[in-house]
Amino acid sequence: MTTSHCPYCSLQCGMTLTREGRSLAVGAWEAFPVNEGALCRKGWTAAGLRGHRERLTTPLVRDRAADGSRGELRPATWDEALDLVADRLTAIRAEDGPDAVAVFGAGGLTNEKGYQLGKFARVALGTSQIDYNGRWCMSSAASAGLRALGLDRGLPFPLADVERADVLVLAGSNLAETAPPAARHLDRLRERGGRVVVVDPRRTPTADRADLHLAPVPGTDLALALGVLHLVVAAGAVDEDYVAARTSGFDAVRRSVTSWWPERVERVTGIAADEVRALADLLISTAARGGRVMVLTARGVEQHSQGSDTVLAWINVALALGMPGREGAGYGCLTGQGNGQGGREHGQKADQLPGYRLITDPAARAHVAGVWGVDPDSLPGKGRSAYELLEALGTPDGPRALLVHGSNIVVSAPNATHVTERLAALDLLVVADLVLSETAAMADVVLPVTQWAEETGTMTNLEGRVVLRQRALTPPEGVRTDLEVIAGLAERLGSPVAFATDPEEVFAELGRASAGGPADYSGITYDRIRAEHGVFWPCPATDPAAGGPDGPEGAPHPGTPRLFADRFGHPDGRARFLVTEFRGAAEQPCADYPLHLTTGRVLGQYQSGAQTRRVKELPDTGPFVELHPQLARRLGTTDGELLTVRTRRGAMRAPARVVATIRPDTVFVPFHWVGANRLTNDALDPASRMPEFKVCAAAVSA
Ligand SMILES: Nc1nc2c(c(=O)[nH]1)N[C@H]1C(S)=C(S)[C@@H](COP(=O)(O)OP(=O)(O)OC[C@H]3O[C@@H](n4cnc5c(=O)[nH]c(N)nc54)[C@H](O)[C@@H]3O)O[C@H]1N2
Ligand SMILES: Nc1nc2c(c(=O)[nH]1)N[C@H]1C(S)=C(S)[C@@H](COP(=O)(O)OP(=O)(O)OC[C@H]3O[C@@H](n4cnc5c(=O)[nH]c(N)nc54)[C@H](O)[C@@H]3O)O[C@H]1N2
Ligand code: SF4
Ligand SMILES: [Mo]
Repeated sequence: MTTSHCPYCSLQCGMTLTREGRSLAVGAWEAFPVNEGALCRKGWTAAGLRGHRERLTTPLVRDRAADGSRGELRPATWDEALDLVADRLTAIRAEDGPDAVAVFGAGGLTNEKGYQLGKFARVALGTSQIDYNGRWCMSSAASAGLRALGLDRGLPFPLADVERADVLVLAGSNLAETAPPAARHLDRLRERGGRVVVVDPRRTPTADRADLHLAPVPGTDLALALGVLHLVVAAGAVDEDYVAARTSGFDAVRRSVTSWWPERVERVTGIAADEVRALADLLISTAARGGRVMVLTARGVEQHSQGSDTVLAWINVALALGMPGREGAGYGCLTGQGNGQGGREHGQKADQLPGYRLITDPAARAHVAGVWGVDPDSLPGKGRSAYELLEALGTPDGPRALLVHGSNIVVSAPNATHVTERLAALDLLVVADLVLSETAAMADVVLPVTQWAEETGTMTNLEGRVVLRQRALTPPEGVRTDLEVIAGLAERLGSPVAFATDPEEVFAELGRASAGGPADYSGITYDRIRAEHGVFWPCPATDPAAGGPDGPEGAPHPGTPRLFADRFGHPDGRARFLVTEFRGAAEQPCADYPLHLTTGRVLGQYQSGAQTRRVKELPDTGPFVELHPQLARRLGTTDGELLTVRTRRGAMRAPARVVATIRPDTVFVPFHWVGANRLTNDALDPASRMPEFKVCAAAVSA
């Protein structure tokens, strides 16, 4: 029996893995505090890909004829596949320079893989062109957290703190379906007499657990947050002492909300003015009696062209009430992918070096180059963000080759038809995956890799807790780990430095590279993680508080479960109030496209579905169009009938699912199957470069 963590979401639920003959049994690991033995159905069935007939166990190569036409994928040896990739990359680099080769990583990869991929891009390929799917996940919250609080860690406190709040506002989170074991904290909070508020255009299973559910028109949440702050200010409920002692910039924000009275909020959001007042009253009365208010955001408010502004506006509310830094209160973002947090700390993001350092910072470049054993001047600068990178593929100025590790772009990218055309325009597409995903099926070279239970590595969960997934099984013959793939390619490309393949060795190097940076992992070891149920970053090697300014030799740092108690991440220790102005969604309904389309998740499927659609115990319903009975009547359709959904970018057909729980002016399509993203808008948030997955204008017909 081995303890490990689930292969899917950011809760990284602890589980036990036991070999039973040729199969693997998932069991409860009661002692792991984040989930206390509970798993959702995806976790219980996670071993379903083990021994699956669609599991890739040999590299695949596609030959191209002299006229450029593409043949079928055929099996190849590892040497043939890796030699081919290295030869083509070398030729492309020689012709068009290092930026002609691009890398796309993922927030599902372990810290070790994400770190190694970032180093591989900068050192072995010398390219600036690397980004990852986390850009589509938490980047708006990351950008807002950095600007307002000076540090970006999804939750700046342990998840269990949630149940200590007196009022919890969940803005755009459906955690009952997207992190089910976390929903127990909502129940406990309410048993204690606390209140839960859910803001979501749909009455989700999460909203069913709420005391107050507000259903905005998709894309209008910023107006709600501005309206709430307006009422807090008008009621004289601002914690002036806290604002004076711990923040800066409030006066401008105070002025900016003067015209956001509840009736105006109602006109913009469709939420009744009385409901806006009810929410504000709850926050004001709670704060007035010294109670704790917590605001958590997720993709529902973040995946918008103004997502980072909406997060800033909610942070402003939390700061005005004096909450961030208090236990059981404050602001947090519920991260999404298994390693959504660690994935953005170690250098697979276009502007980043390990330790959450900026690639544009000369001191950061010098430190990291020192650990890598290369000249700082040899490191490239900042590259394109995920969507901008994909859009540039195969264009005269853009990359001609792309390596993908851990993302099924064809299904999950916005405006997917356009993105698929860009992938098809590449000279070389290389995909490392466990299965032939829709993206791998387009590749010139497919590299079969190990899956979670077959390899060891660390993940950083939504709380900033670094946990260890341990190998429980021997991988099938023929597959390699991502670390081995990276090392094999680096060697063939003539990398100036070698790449380690042992995860523990890579983790130790990552620790050194992160030392002194905001996300400092240098005091974390595999042994400590095993002994302590995970370690929270920042965790420098030694603890200055343990005696003397530098700490006694060897006194370990305890890790940091809670941030911001005394100071925020900015150099002056103060949080920043930042002014935001409501613009609204990039695409508004019109005569031709009169409805709002939003997209998201269902409990039984994960992301692009590449893994979970292949697990036979999970419900593979195919896509559907959720709509209100009033809209169904107007369209003359009934439950189960095929509908066509059209937007300016594309169309899809799927059966109607008629539910009274959605706004009558909005339809919802899950994105786990091909289709939803043919519809979605690629408008980007100017600060985070997050695409507007959560709202566009659509037409529906029977
Ligand atoms: N079952 C399951 N769980 C998952 C995943 C999965 O694929 N499947 N993926 C993981 C990942 S990577 C992520 S990022 C998280 C995402 O976790 P969540 O953010 O909870 O999931 P979503 O379904 O994307 O969006 C949440 C809610 O936003 C609502 N919403 C849509 N538009 C708006 C809007 O304009 N305003 C507001 N306020 N709400 C809106 C939707 O109706 C939806 O109920 O889930 C993680 N967990
Ligand atoms: N319309 C719409 N689109 C969305 C969203 C939305 O809400 N609405 N949400 C966005 C969000 S938040 C996210 S996070 C993205 C996610 O979407 P994707 O980036 O497509 O993520 P996954 O479906 O998890 O893809 C992971 C792929 O990598 C493979 N894989 C798994 N583990 C490994 C590994 O260790 N190594 C390698 N090499 N491969 C591995 C899997 O088999 C799978 O093919 O989708 C985004 N797209
Ligand atoms: S909640 Fe997330 S981590 Fe936990 S079992 Fe489900 S998918 Fe896995
Ligand atoms: Mo995500």
